Amino acid sequence: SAAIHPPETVVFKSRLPDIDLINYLPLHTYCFQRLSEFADFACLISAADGKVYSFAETHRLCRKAAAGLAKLGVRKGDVIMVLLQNSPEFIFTFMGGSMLGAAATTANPFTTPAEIYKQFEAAGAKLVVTQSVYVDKLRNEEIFPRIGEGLTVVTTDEVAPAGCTSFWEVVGAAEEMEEEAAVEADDLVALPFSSGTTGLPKGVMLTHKNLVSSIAQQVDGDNPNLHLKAGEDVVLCVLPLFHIFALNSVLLCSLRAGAATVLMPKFEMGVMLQVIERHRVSMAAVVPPLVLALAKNPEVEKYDLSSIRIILSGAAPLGKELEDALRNRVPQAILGQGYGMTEAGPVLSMCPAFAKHPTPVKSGSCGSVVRNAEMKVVDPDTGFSLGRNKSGEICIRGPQIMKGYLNDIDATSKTIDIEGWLHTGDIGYVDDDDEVFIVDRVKELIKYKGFQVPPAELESLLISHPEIVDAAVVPQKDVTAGEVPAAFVVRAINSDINEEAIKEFISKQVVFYKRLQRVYFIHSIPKSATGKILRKELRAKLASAS
Ligand code: 4UU
Repeated sequence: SAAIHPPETVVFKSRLPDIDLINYLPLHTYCFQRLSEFADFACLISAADGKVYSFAETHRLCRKAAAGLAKLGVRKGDVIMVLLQNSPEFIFTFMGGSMLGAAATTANPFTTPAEIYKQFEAAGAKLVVTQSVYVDKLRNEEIFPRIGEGLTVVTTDEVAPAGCTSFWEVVGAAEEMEEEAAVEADDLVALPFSSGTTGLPKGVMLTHKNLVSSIAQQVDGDNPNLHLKAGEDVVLCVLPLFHIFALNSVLLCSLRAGAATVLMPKFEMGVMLQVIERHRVSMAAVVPPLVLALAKNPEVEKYDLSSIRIILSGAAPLGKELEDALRNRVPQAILGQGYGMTEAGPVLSMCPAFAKHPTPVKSGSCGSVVRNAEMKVVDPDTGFSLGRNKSGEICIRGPQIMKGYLNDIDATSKTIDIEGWLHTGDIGYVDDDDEVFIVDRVKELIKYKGFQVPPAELESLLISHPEIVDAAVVPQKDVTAGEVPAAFVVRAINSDINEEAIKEFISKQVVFYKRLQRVYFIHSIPKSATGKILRKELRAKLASAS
């Protein structure tokens, strides 16, 4: 019989030509490269108090933050935990860290003390920059070292709580940093946490080179893929900066391009609409639940949204119907998607209708692969490369993908293969016009309004309950959230624990979006011969039940 030869790899490239990447610069140098041109342009607009920081002022405060952090003992190679809502201090801390050669591990301030501690510990963070309201989460001596003794906590508001250090006292007193640490392209600058294709959240090592490459792929070149106009565009930052979507495609891209970023500490529909109108927002980065709100909420009619020219949706699938509904509400805006994954730096594909010389895309498309990168689609069973219009696992290769998972060679090698391809766990295809479409997900990950919910985390919590013998958590479709976590649970013999009790048990231990929406009792969890949960079977059960 004839041997089976793997077909030749079909590599998909961007619709736009490659450019020269200047990805040897440190992130802060690259982002502020055109400072002399942009000096007086608005850079950060704090929606909370209306304060506007020019590019020159922003750069000055980043340098002062670097000097202040250095005074607190932060050195090259250290990790700073940033536990902040969107605020100017987020940027000063992040960029100040970058100037010192330190990396920021960004965390969601809404998470529980135990969740924060897990990340703090795994990241090896040296100090935490946060707001007074979150300090009680860290004042938990069963898990954290004592504040002011083993743990340095810096707070960004007026008065620092007992034991904490005031950000503005330290930064205000500091000189601007004179000499920059010798930062190299392969040094870490960001350490967001992601569960990737399987298991618990892990530190994603993003280097200066990774982020600079990703930003350049979006906003650099004669015909940038995402065309932001210096001194003109006003970009809405309502998505949280602790997530890579807002950090990269909103904040860092705007800094590089000379656009202003409007920082909203949290999402509130009425406030967001006011902010768009007042600051004449021209680009809005959103997630599908926000598209839903913009398309359906009657409040929208009361505001002038005519300044918006670009709406970029990402982080979760956007339905065609929703896209069309939003188009009716903001007809002047170009609506398109970006497709990202923390580990991929994060952007894999971006809508070419946002380019300086735009080309149209089809409804439902995630745009074209970013330039200076390669994409392939493989059969998830054989690993063989597939041609156009055939669905398989999307893989990406290029200078933007992560260096690896922190302290986890095993997970790294399962995600990035020896040829340098990062396997996303997403199922999709590339069509005849180089447009990427995502149709399914083979990885465990659940996305609640774009937030990551790692099933493995909930499963280990469930199994820790004395009345639960086994459990599996899978996504269940939901109109507003996209997906919600649902659990299949095997009760211990003689246990009659009910759905409510299990939901409550989990709710007490996790951030709101990881709460179980449904619990189904089952006799045994279906597993493969190697003990892997057959998630597909469980997902099919849910689909047939609804
Ligand atoms: C269907 O969600 C992100 C990053 C999103 C992003 C970043 C920059 C979007 C646009 C942009 O410009 O990262 P994670 O790590 O939280 O989640 C990654 C997963 C993907 O693997 C995929 O399953 O989120 C899903 N996802 C999408 N799914 C991300 N974008 C999309 C999309 N359509 N547009």
